[in-house]
Amino acid sequence: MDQFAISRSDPSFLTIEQWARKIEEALEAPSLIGPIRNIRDDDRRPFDAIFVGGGAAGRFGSAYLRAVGGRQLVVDRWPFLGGSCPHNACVPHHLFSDCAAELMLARTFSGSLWFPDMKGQTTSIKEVVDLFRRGRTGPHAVMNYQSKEQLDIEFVLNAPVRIVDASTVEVAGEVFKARALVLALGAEAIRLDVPGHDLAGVHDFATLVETLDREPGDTMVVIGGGKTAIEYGCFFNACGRRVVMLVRGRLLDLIRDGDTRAYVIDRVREQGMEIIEGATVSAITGDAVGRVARVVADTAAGAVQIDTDFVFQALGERPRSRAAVEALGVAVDNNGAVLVDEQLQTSVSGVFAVGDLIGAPMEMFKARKSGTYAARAIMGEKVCYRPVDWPDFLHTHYEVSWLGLSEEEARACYRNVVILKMPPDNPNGLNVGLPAADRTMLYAMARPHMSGFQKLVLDGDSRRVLGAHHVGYGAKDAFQYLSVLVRRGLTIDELGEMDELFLNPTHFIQLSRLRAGHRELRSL
Ligand code: FAD
Ligand code: KPC
Repeated sequence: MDQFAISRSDPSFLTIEQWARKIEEALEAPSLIGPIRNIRDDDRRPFDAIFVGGGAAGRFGSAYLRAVGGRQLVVDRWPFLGGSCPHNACVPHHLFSDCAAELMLARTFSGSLWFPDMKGQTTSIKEVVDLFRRGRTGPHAVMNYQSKEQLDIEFVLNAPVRIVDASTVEVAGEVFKARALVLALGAEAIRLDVPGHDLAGVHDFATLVETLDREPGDTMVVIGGGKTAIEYGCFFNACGRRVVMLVRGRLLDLIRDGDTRAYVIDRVREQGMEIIEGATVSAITGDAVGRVARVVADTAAGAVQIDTDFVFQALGERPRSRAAVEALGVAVDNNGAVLVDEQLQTSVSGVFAVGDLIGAPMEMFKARKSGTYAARAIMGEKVCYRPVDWPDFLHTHYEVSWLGLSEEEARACYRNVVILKMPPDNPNGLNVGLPAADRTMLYAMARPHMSGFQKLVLDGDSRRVLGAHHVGYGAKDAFQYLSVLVRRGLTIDELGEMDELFLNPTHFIQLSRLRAGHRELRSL
């Protein structure tokens, strides 16, 4: 049925533009709009499941349960479905990382070709944040439109939920019951617990996009050494700020391949990022009007003090499990993650948990996939949810993707490890423009060492791909599919048989084809 046929027969029909207006009004003043209900009065069936939280996990679980013929309800305190990803997490992160990549290019070529002179120039961080705030409502509106009109999802939005018991919730004064509850309440940023943590100017990923009300000054401090810390730190750096990263352990420990991590960190330092590892923040001090003025940290070399008006904390996230523990007594681990079995069932019968609420890896694939697996389990299917061997990525000024084993891990397990990499090891220091690929061609010609890094790890005996690692642009998509093939036993010969769209961001097909003819595989 087309959109206008639906709208004539359904008085609750809203266009995407109407949804956008309603969501904006509700975000501005939630109580003025009140609960946003889409419940089918013509469906007399009891609910099979109530999804408590309508982020990626709750929305995808709802869609799946509906698709297989069940009846669901999803409830969320926000006026839109889709949750934190489009509101304050992945989507702004990708916007900021796009900006970091664009700005590094502009700064590298400043005053040459068609690039303006950027020397000494800062660019506005607040303008990009404001742009995001204005732009995010469109995707929110699409999520509501798609969920209601195309996926037939029933929901109550813009109202906090209270879990009553293992089959009952209360939302905006209404009580709903279901055969199963699916907890999908997500996670929230872990906040520093030091004096001064609540001063104005101390932010995390969520407050940055909600409350940034002035342009950060020349020096910005980032606390943390994982994905969010480096992603936001690189954005601030690309905007022309001095960025000091205070890392309790080692920066980017999660990049397990040594060459890849070294390449990434060299490039980050080259952009002027200051990294202090082994640093524990002890206090943040403020000025006379309650704004952050200085960060104090202990390091092996003694205390460091950094004057700044902006602190970004990225200490990881804690599952939002407290309400479920209090109401239902679900078992959690030391980090607050709700414990589930492979059916996604918690310690309480009939109560399931999905997404960030069940702990690491806190990634979109897991939120969406675990939601759908819980739906399948509730509808009687025997499922086995076990997130292992997923591809992963992060952004610096580059996109960094990896899957499978690092070279070091492979050497620990296999006697005949073969490596294909670009650029090749280069004892004479010749600075060559390879890898050359889409989005890195200017670097390849003018700043060759900035054109990226790639490595394929193989078992020379079985000829199977064990791991892949990439720094550059545009490879993330390939890694999603490559990871499935690697799990199925992809060999160098099969990879070399594929048809590359030259100049491809990962040169793995090209390098594999060059080496595939060798009976005795050798590194390249
Ligand atoms: P959420 O989307 O957080 O959903 C939980 C929902 O519960 C929310 O909608 C919330 O409003 C609702 N809720 C909470 N309390 C209540 C209540 N009392 N009553 C009613 N509703 C309630 N992953 C990737 O794969 N790629 C990325 O690039 C990426 N970037 C990220 C960047 C950042 C900065 C962060 C922090 C995370 C990023 N992630 C990324 C992780 C990804 O955002 C999460 O894994 C995913 O959004 C989790 O989905 P979820 O449904 O479990 O939780
Ligand atoms: C652009 C985009 O898909 C981000 S919003 C995703 C929310 S959801 O589809 O519910 O996972």
